[in-house]
Amino acid sequence: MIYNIEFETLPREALEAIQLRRLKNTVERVYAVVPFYRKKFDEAGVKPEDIKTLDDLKRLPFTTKQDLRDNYPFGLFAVPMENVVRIHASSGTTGKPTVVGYTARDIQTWAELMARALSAAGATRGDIIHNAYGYGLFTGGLGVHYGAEKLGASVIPISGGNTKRQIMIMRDFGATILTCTPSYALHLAEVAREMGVDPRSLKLKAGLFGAEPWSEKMRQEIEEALDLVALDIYGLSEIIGPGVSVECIEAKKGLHIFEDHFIAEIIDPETGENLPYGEVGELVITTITKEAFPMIRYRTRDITSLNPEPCICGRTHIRMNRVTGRSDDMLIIRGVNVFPSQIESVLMEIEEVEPHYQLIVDREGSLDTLTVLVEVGEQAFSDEVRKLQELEKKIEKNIKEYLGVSAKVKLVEPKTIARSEGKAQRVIDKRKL
Ligand code: DLL
Repeated sequence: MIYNIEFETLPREALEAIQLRRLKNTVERVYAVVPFYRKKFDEAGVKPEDIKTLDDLKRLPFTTKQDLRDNYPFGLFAVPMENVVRIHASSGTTGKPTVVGYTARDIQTWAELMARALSAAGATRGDIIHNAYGYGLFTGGLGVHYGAEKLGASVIPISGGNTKRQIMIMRDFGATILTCTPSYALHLAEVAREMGVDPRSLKLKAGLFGAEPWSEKMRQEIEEALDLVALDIYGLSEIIGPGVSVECIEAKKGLHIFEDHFIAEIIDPETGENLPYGEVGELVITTITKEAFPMIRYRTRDITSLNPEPCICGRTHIRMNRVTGRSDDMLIIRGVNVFPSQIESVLMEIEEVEPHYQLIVDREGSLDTLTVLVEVGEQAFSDEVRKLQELEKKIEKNIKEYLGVSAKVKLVEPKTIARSEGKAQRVIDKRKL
């Protein structure tokens, strides 16, 4: 179902006209009220009135995570604090969190986008949404929550944690839609089985999973484990939270970016040059309706590509492909670039292993080493040692063949890799410790 039929199916020309008008407004406003943007635009020699076409956006400078840090906590807010009704922050791996603000209207916009996202997964007023994204400074919990209420569905604000209780509630309340990270979805299925509850017998029909990279194979695992349709949802606090883009249940192939609110570009992360449709690079987003925290050409660090082909669902908004990883998550192992999600894809091809893995990167002398820890199922683990060693060799060979990197594979006992309630920690880079 399409929540906002008017805006989600706008003909391209009309959509672009709206984008241009909103872009001009945003640029004028940030130039007038945010000293950071005024200075950056002045340095780049661009004035708001130079933005005459959508293409002129490319003349504006990028904004980066470092800019957010330099202006910590509220330096990039574009409205006085008395107009800010909500603050979120993302923890980040190093140092101070990234802080973002919302006006009352921003919260409305966000709720609308999340209502659209839930509808794209087939949710309606009649659904019961089990929302296991964390509530708090993280945008996942409250983002889904407001969208669910706007849609008129019944939302269970379960947040993360206490997994056994979650299973009981999901079963007893008859949840039909599940929202959480893909890794937590698998964990829920696992704990249900431990409790003697068949996860496939729950009433779940669809799930919106995101906040971390996951592969097509992982989708199959989740769909199989929970007997639902697993859809990808993408977003980041800096832009709004979840609800920047979402897959539709009709095509299940790529995430529609809500283009009446965001303008997406793909750039070469090295040179900053714009790349054409289809080419893989870093996603850059400009917000065109945000009031409290507008972002001009924000470098997301997320690696993806754009697909302008029309979609069978009827939405006219462009699709982005699954995010394969962040440019700063990319591992460089003896000169070879590897994304954790690529290793995941290789692992998921192997029947005996479970979708729980961790990558340990270290250095021996001057050489980088990559160790892949992956769980095997109960069945395989009870096999003789020789068989397990053969399996390790087979996975090592596949990784070498597909990714061109040598890795040491270690099969570990079922349930030994830490489960996460939110974003899974897939990589431990000991070189950085
Ligand atoms: O993770 C917002 C969110 C919540 C998205 C719930 C989807 C569902 P942050 O904590 O700021 O916000 O982290 C944003 O997470 O730049 C990506 O690197 C990654 N990410 C988010 N969604 C996906 C996805 C939320 N579907 C960062 N696939 C982003 C891959 C994702 N990576």
